[in-house]
Parts: sequence; structure tokens; C-alpha cells
Amino acid sequence: MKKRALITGVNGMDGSHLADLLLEKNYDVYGLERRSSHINRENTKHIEDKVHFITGDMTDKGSLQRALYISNPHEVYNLAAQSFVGSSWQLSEQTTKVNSLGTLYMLESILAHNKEIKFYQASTSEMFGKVVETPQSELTPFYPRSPYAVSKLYAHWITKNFRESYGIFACNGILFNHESERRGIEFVTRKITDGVARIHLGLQDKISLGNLDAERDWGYAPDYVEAMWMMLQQDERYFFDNKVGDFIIATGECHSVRDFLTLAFNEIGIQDWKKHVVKDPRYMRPAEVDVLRGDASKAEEVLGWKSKTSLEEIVRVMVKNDIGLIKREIK
Ligand code: F7E
Repeated sequence: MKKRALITGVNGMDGSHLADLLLEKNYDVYGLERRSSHINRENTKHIEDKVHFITGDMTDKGSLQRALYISNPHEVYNLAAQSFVGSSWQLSEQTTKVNSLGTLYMLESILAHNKEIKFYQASTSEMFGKVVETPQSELTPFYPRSPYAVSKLYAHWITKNFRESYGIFACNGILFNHESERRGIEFVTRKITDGVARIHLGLQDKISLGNLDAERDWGYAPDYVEAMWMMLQQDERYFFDNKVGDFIIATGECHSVRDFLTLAFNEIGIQDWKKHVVKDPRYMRPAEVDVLRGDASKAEEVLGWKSKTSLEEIVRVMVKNDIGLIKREIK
């Protein structure tokens, strides 16, 4: 029998990579997407005829119930979110409604529809915020630093609570930053690779950025969606043993925005990138997360998952892809 999966946020970076993976594994893939005047299927256009798209919204519980009814899934991957940390100060209510209440609505809908559905929640390293220890593991206390992180903390705990209260097979994947050529342009990595590509093609001279000292544990999104899937394939006999429920997914390595700039400019043969970067206070955050580095040893031990792609490779793929995209755009 073919398995059915429902992915919320299917057109996002993670949603589209996960859809690719599940289609390869011969799943029937259903994707929840928001109704808007311009639906953005840029990341899913190569699989548009394979994914069953369902219109819905995380803040509209009826639409989630309908999506479960249509897809009748074995697995639900909750990847929909207002995921841009920087905007969460301006959009704190919307961020909370989508990220926190949306998760609650989905869990309640699952409970009503079919308790056997396995649920994956996209938790985040942002919950560690002002870190109390390094590296961060599943046991590290949280200290969120943005409305985004606070909203995700609620979703994390309500997922855990539904697991403990109702025996739902629900997992939190605490994913550290992960990037790919499908990353939204507002995030720092893609902003840099897009800018570097434009500089290479002579279309722009400078990139405006905020805090260059921030350090992140950057992995590759296609590696990370595999971890999401692996979490839901755990042996049910051991699942409710509390050791198993939630996982850190990270590379264990940490690099600054400066390091990322160096790698990206290297790709176009520029060593001294300083004259191409302008510091712009508009991109500084009211409260910053200075440094994140994850310890994914539990995922390695229990799931057999390990990050495969180096930061150098990620940067290379992203810069090359952006150069190609822009060349086609200006043709
Ligand atoms: O910022 C600094 C910025 O927006 C990374 C999301 O997927 O990962 C992501 O959250 C760092 C921050 O990602 C600019 O201040 C400097 O310290 O790429 P980002 P993020 O905030 O780490 C986590 C795991 C998630 O869960 C989120 O959903 O880079 N930075 N200059 C800048 N950041 C941006 N965006 N733009 C700049 O110009």
C-alpha cells in the first residue's frame, strides 16, 4: 500500500525538498498551500503534476480538518510557518497565530481525525537563543530571543504535551539553520549568494547586511528533510519511551556570517570582499542570537542520521545556482 503524507508549507524550501524525497519513496504527497492572488510554486514547479495541492491556512482550523479528510494521511509534516525571524518583531501576532496556534489546530484536528497519524513538528535551534551551554543538545534549556522563537517554543511544547497526554506519535525535530538553492532571498545565506552572483555578473557592486559576527551551524536542507522522515519511521515499540521523541539536527560546526561571505566571494575569485559589503542598521535585530552550534549525537545514535554536506559545498551549489538563475533572468 502506498503511504500518504500531508506537508504543510509545501512550497517552501523544506516543504519542496521533503516532497521530492517522499515522491522518490513512492508516497502519495499532499501539500497544503495558502490561497493568495499569486501562488508561489517556484520550488515545486518541477513536481506540480505529482503533488496533490490543497488550499488551506494554519490559522483556519476548518481548512486543516478538510485537508486531513482529503488526504487521509499516515504522516503529517508541519513545516508551514512565518519563518523569518527578522520580521517576527513587526508581525508578532501573525507569527504567533501561524506558528503556535496553527500547530495546536493541526494537533487537535489529528486527534479528531485519526490518532494513528504520525506528526512531525518543525522545531528550531532559535529556541536556544541566548544559549546557556554550547553545543546545544536535546537537554539544553531554552532561552528564546524573538517573537518567532517564542512562538516556536509553544509549538514545541504543545507537540510534546499531545504526545504525553494522548499518546500521539508526535516528534519535534530541532533543526539548526539549513540552506539550499531554494532558500528565500531574505535569509542571510541566499541574500549573500544572490548578491555575489550579481556582483560577478556586473549587475551590482555592494551587498547590505546587518550583524556579520553572528555564528550559525549551517547544514544542507536536502540532508535535513531526510532526518524529518527518519524520525517518523522510528519503531513504535520504543517511541513512547521518552528518550526517543525529539531530536537535534545539526552539523556540529559553527561559522560566522563573515566566514560565509569569504566562501561565497571565493567562488567568484574575490578574496578581499570588504569593499563589496555595507553594514546597514536596518538589518540588525532588536535582540540577536549570537552563536548556535548543535550536538546531533542522539540523531546519529538512534536514527543513524548524520549531516553529509559541507558548508563549502552548500555555498558552491548556491552561488552557481544563483549565477545561472540571474543569467536566465537577464537574457
Ligand atoms: O539570519 C544575521 C542575522 O535570517 C542568520 C530561519 O530558517 O534559521 C533561520 O533563522 C544570521 C542572524 O536566519 C543579515 O542577524 C546579518 O544572526 O538567515 P537568517 P536565522 O534568523 O538564523 C532558524 C533555525 C529558523 O528556524 C528560522 O526560521 O545572520 N544577518 N545580516 C542577517 N540576516 C538576514 N536575514 N539579513 C541580513 O542582511
